Amino acid sequence: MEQDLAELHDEATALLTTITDAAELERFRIDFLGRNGRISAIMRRLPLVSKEDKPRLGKLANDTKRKVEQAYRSRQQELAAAAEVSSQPSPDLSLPGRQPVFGSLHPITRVMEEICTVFSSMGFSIAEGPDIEYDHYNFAALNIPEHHPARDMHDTFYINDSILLRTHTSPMQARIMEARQPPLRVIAPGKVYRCDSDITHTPMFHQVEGFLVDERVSFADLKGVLALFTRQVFKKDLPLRFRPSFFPFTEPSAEVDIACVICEGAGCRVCKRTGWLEILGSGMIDPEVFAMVGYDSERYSGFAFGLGVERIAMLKYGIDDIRLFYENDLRFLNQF
Ligand code: 2NL
Repeated sequence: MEQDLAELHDEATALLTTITDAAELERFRIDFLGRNGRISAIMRRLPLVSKEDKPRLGKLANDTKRKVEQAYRSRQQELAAAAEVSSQPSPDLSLPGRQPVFGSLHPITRVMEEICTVFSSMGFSIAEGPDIEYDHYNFAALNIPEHHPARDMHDTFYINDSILLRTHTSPMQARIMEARQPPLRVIAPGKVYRCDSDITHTPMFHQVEGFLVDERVSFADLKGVLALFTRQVFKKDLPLRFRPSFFPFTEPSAEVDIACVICEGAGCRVCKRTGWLEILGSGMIDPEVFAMVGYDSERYSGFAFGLGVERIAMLKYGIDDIRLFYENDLRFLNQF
């Protein structure tokens, strides 16, 4: 009987592994575990065994039945799990993939990179510096002494008496002139801060300022560089106009206009009927600035310019409110 039970157990467990559907499994149950099944048949022989063997063989028979039941149930679960998986529709491998959502560069970042690329192609190197600056580099080193009215013009955010948020990126240029000798061609792109806010001003905006210093640099060189720059950024050969102006760090100074990108000079709402749009400030570096950084202004001359990136982006894309750049409305940003 012992041997019969052992053989039956092995046969049952081996058979279970070959069973793959519910009907087969049910036949197995009836055949092995049913009331008239093979385990019951062995158990019915118990009354015939000797009195000493009966407790041991009875227990063995019960254990065997339990083990076969367990194996049966775990196979039942496996088949149920497999059935669940196969009842789901199989994926359609011919479907096109899901389009991931791509981020894109902010229009200001794009225009900034474009401006930098144009100047890089003309041999300018790019220098970035701290947004939090010393009063000295932001003003004094650029020929804007204390109590000079230009300091009020800049609506400065002061952190303490001598530290501020830079109001332009030229402090970087002052640092470079102080540390290096001509010839130099450098642009400084970055964020600048002024306490001012309306449809054409945000308290933080972006500038690219640049300068070139060498022997015999003339105003004609400034005009040539800026003409090449506007032609490449606006993708059009727009006429330029240099209007006399004043900046503390340049002499002579000029504001530069381009023929209106909208009406090409005829006069429209964007150019306020003048036919011209102001795009940057520029000039020949003032000998006072050279003196401050220890350059010999008899030997060296140079030009400098500064432009607002938001303003260029507004003109390039026909945007009439600077605040749109900073509201993070995806309907606006997705257009770029
Ligand atoms: C403006 C005026 C300007 C500069 C910025 C500059 C000056 C030096 C060295 C390096 Cl000394 N950069 N920047 C020069 C002239 C004009 O900007 O109204 N920009 C929008």
